Amino acid sequence: MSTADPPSPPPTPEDLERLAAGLAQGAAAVVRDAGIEGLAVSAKSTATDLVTQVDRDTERWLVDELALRRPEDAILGEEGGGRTGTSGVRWVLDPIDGTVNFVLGIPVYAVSVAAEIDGVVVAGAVCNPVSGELFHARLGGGGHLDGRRLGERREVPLSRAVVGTGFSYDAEVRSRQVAALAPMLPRIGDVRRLGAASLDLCFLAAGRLDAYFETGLNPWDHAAGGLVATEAGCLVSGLHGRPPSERLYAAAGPALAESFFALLESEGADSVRD
Ligand code: LIP
Repeated sequence: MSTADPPSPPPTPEDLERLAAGLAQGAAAVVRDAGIEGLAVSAKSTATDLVTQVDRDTERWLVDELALRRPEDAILGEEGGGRTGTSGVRWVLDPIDGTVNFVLGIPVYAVSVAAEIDGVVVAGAVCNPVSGELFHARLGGGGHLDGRRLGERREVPLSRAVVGTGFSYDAEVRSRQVAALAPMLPRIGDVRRLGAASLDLCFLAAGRLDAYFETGLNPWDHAAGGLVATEAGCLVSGLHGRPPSERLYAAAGPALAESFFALLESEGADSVRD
């Protein structure tokens, strides 16, 4: 009588980081090879919320790769590529984070791949197809850019901080976001609206931004970049002691976090969608 194969051992965070990095780089090549000539573009939640055939094809590539390499894992993909799993591992995929930038040819967009074990992100990778930069991290293993450990950052007062943010695809929410941002602007150094949350968070990790906040993010926007940022020593949180969420996702280096989160709280940055 044949004996069933012993169950394969659970993957380590190192295994998942290595796989996330390979998947992000492979998907970035799919995006790069697709180009934007004759691109089919359609709208999703609003006229400004774009999706292209390249988004869909790239997610399909990721889903197919995972079906081969990790067939028992669950998947959550921005463009609907999802499945349940039995392993406790779930992959969270954004095939092109920053689709509007991709369509316009602004070189600030990325493939974002994260792996959760029982709901906790333990590994992630973010790859910019244009620059080739690969940000990656695993829980407890540090945040990296192309293998180089991240963590150094300038220490500036809030009045000099360059803060990344983003705005909703919903015009009414955008008007409230601007109303909350306006009184903050004279109290920080400057603002950057780069258009891809995953790269905002990785740029924070790399010291290219001093802080970041945004409302309305989906798990695929921040899963990988948020891990890179925390593993690079940044604090990631919601406001009033809440965890980061769609209500508000905020992050800063440790020296700036207290004053930055206090500013966000004073201007009600987490209530623009109420
Ligand atoms: C984008 C985010 C960005 C946000 C945009 C959009 P998408 O993701 O990364 O930070 O401000 O509204 O949600 O839609 O390009 O995958």
